[in-house]
Amino acid sequence: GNFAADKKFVVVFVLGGPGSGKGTQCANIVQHFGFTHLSAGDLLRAEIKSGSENGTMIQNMIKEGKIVPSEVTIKLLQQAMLESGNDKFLIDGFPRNEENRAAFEHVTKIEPEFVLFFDCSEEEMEQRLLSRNQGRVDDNIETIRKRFRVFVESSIPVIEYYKAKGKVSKIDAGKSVDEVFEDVKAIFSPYSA
Ligand code: B4P
Repeated sequence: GNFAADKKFVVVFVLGGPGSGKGTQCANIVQHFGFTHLSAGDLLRAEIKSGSENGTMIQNMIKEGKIVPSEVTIKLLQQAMLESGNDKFLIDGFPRNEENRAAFEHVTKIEPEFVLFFDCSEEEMEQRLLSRNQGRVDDNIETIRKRFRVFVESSIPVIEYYKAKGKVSKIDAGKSVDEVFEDVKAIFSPYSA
């Protein structure tokens, strides 16, 4: 069976550096536009909590700011998509590198409608993450700096790939939550529920 064969899934990838506000804005988009929000980070953290055999490996990779192997993340995303019963998805924080991207397209046969890219300075992102203070193992200055490096080296190429296909909508994410959502709304208006 082909995962997406009998259903037309609408997928939007939401990308941006750590702390650029992806999770915050996805919550707004869900309320206004009826998408289901799938956060790769939240799915991985739930997998750690569940005590699965992969949990320790995932925990260590997140603590190091490294990218979890594609097959793990893709399996969690597919499960969540099927369980949701919805057909419109925001996939937040994935794909984080070219290998993630190619594997997702190969396994699911899904191409994103477009990519929402939250553009934000590292100074601003660092401040937000350090004040988030929810006890996440990856919100300390050392891991944050590693995550910035991984974002620039691994995730920017994914954004460039989709930019070359004319699929990237870039948002200035350095503004206030409300101002950013005004720009987001304009982009999602064709998808009104
Ligand atoms: P990211 O996907 O980088 O997301 P995040 O750090 O949670 O930031 P986000 O952009 O969602 O910002 P948020 O709205 O929370 O990280 C997810 C983590 O998951 C990774 O670091 C890693 O640990 C893990 N992960 C995911 N996929 C992985 C993979 N494949 N392999 C390994 N690990 C993986 O906003 C941040 C803060 O700023 C909040 O406190 C918020 O209130 C505030 N904020 C938001 N917008 C604001 C605004 N406009 N102005 C002021 N403050 C704002």
